[in-house]
Amino acid sequence: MAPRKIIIDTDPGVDDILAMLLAFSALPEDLQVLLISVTYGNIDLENCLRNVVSLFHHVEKEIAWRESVGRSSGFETLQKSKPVVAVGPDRPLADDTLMADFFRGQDRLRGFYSSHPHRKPAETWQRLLKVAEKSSAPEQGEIARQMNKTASLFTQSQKPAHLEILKLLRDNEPNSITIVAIGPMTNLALAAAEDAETFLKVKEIVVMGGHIDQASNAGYQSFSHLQQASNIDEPPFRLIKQAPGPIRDLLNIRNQMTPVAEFNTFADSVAAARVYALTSPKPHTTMPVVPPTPLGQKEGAPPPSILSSYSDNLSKRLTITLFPLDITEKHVLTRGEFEAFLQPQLAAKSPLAEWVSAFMNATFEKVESLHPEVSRDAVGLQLHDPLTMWYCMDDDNPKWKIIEGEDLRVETAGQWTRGMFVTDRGNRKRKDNYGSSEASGDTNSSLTGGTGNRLNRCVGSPAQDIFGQLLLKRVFGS
Ligand SMILES: [Ca+2]
Repeated sequence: MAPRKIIIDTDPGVDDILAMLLAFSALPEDLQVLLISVTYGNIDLENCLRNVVSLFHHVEKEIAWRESVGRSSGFETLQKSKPVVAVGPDRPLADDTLMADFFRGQDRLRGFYSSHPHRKPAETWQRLLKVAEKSSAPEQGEIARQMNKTASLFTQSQKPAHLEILKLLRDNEPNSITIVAIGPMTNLALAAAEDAETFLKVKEIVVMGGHIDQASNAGYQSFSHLQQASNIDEPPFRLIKQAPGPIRDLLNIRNQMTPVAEFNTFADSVAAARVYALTSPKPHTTMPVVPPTPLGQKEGAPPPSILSSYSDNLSKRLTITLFPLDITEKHVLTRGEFEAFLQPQLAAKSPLAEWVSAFMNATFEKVESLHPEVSRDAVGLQLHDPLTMWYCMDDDNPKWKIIEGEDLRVETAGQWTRGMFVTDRGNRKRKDNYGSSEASGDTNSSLTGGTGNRLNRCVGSPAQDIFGQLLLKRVFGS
């Protein structure tokens, strides 16, 4: 059987890196990573890109080390075919700065890179290299060497990430590529806006996003101990309603940005809503609300292309499987498990184990400082992104529990609810043969036929209690 082909759309922080290591550890006959499309996220775009380069650098060192000590090198899928790494925008579609472009009447999709010279992918790469070359820190020197190498394990793309996504979807058989979306969905929304029909050639999009059943009620926990934890960096964009402080810190470490929204969806709610709308029989019914006509422009003047609707006659609906916090946060790697597993690897001087240990230890320390009720070995890291990746590698396992075709919608305009998933919990029947005058937004027609999204949602996994172990075994060998 041909390998599964995937695109990883990511904002590489700790659990993204673990997810990518899991993918890279697959066999080439099982999985081929075509593209890593990088987006901004909890950290800024340039640091996200630096993390990807650093990941490849450490994988390369690990392969050389394993060969030198007579172990099997692993990472065969990377050695067989190099992924492309492409850079996306550095801020959300929903960000106020971009809205300002709309109000100045620019065409945002085409103007996106040209009107912001520092955001061109080539310049982001160059700036990353320049900073690395100038720095005296040894790890920066490694980044510079890795970027200057022709024989590295990845190819640098000078194209915007969303165009690379579309190119791959054009060049491959329809329904042969899965996109794993483990960051804010800006790249995907840009690709869908540029060419929806090509975008619909994707087989499936598997998304880490949202919080559905367990209202993320931050009020259940005591905040007093969080006073000392105000050193968590602010994201580089201003979409955060929650003022800096203990509540924000707590939400941040839970991958949540407000009491009702998970980070990826909140960070670009407009992008998420636009991509999810493509699962609807009538996409216009769940598109984000269009901003008012700018001052000085004629009423009814066409909005920039990025904000325009999809055609009414799309050839198919998008298949999306959602991995919300409800399921991902049940998959935890504890510090005790991690240290016990890594100890022999560290004793043998595995370079990858040393690197992963460094950032995992820092993460466990941060979690511990925010949660005084747990300490030492019991401190855990939730494996949101790795679980989402695991599904792409193992989706024919019958033990995954997936609810199909749910009408889940993303709030894009709420003062307190932006990024929240909204679903009708009234158990009312959908009126499939009723009316055709449905409108987007909160109207009485929300249950008429064809309105709303159709998302699949994961509610159970084959490996809840053992996933942390499974991940480590895959990456480091048993
Ligand atoms: Ca992520």
